[in-house]
Amino acid sequence: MTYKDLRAFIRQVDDLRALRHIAGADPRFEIGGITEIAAAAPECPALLFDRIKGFPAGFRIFTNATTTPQRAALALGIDPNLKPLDALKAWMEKRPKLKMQMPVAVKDAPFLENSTRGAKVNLAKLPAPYWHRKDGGPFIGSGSVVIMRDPDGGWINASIYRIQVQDKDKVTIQFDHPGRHGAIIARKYWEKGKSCPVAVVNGEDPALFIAGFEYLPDGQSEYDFAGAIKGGPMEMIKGPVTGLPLPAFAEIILEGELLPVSKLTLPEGPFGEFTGYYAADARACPVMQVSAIHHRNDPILLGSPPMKPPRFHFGLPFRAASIWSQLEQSGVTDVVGVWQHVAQLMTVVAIRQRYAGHAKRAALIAAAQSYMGRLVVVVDDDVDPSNLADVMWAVTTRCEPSEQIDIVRNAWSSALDPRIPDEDKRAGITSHSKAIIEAVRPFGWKDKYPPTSALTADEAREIERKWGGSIRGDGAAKPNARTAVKRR
Ligand SMILES: Cc1cc2nc3c(=O)[nH]c(=O)nc-3n(C[C@H](O)[C@H](O)[C@H](O)COP(=O)(O)O)c2cc1C
Ligand SMILES: [Mn+2]
Repeated sequence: MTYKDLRAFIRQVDDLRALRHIAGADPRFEIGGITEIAAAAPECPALLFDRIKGFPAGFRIFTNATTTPQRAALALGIDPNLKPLDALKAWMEKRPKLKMQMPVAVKDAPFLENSTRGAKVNLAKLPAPYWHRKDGGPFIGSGSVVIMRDPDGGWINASIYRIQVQDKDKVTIQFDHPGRHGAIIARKYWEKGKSCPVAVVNGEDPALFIAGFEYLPDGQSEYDFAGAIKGGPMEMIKGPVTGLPLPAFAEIILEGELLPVSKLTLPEGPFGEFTGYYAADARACPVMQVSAIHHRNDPILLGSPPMKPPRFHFGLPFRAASIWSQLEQSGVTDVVGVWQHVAQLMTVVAIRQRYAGHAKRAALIAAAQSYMGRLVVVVDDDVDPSNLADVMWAVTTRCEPSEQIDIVRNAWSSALDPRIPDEDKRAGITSHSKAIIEAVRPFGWKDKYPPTSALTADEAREIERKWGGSIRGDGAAKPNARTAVKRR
């Protein structure tokens, strides 16, 4: 088992010396601002905020949890010392072999130590940041997981949808589109004239945070997937109000019901998006009537605000790993790596070219699967796709634009795309075009291409092994030391 709960994960982050404690920050814009600046710092530390302005000491917020490749690997139970591309490859190989773990019931949960119900419910007691300047309100749920039970199959959906605090006992839950499992499930209750029982888990462990972001099929619970990541079942207790299974070691839980939209909606947003823009003005949104708040002593809210790229919730681009396995499943051989930059908005595929058209074949599949990505780049196998400088070196020295750039029109994007005009979005048009850049040596004369002066990967590894200590200035050369961990 990787870690029991968020607290155990935070201790592991501290052991990696990647945790910073911040006291006295204001939940109005400061916690968001500090998180944004830290996320762009070279080491991108995780942050634990305490003594939050206006709240008793002990009420904490944890941000930048999994924003580096190292901490994303740690959360997945993968060796955090692996190089980023090797860590992503390990995840690509591990994911299809995961054994789903059904949760098990336990008798007690620390979050039941502090419970308020009914008229006493007051969300103002919990710190909910205003993350970005133009946000429409405080968001308690930026990385929180919404729990619902499908009334037909009885299975539990547990996914991330943002949660805005609207009143002392009301929050809104925002679905990006009607295909979200949460939206589908809620509608089933509403169509029968009922409210949908719902719980919001704040301060979940990072396995559930990652599971809540995964595209899982209908009927497959993110709880089982989180258990699979952890290598052991999640421990659950029945919510006293909703009867929904709730992670016993979560930090803060809201229970209540999502009211039929025919009964009540409230304006929600705007909210800064992962593109680095606001996507829309305030819009009508389903309302959760909160009838109970439970929290552990000295609770920790997991915050994961979307921020201007390259900042992103996950330091390993999980969706690049899916594209990587889809390429392999489609029979595209010799893929040596796939990565996404600019918060998933740019996909890079590295291949060992075998035949004319190989690069384009890979690119077209990657383009088809690149959600919102306008740029798809293919590079040769001597280029590290996770290193943007290396990729741009290949683009500028191997791609003749008049021959090696194609445009694919009317392709997959979303209403969050800032470059799609509002009139189009209102008419339901949310597609864009994608540029495919073949930054590879032209296949016909690749063996006559000017040789590069750079070290090969093997040569670089050998120099690093022998001279790395001297280069870093942390001691004499250690010829027998393992290659040191690189932070990026
Ligand atoms: C930090 C974070 C915030 C997210 N916020 C939202 C959101 O507000 N609304 C939404 O529909 N999806 C949001 N998503 C994406 C969904 O969680 C994701 O697509 C998930 O797979 C949907 O699960 P489902 O298939 O069970 O509906 C967010 C993802 C992350 C990582
Ligand atoms: Mn789901």
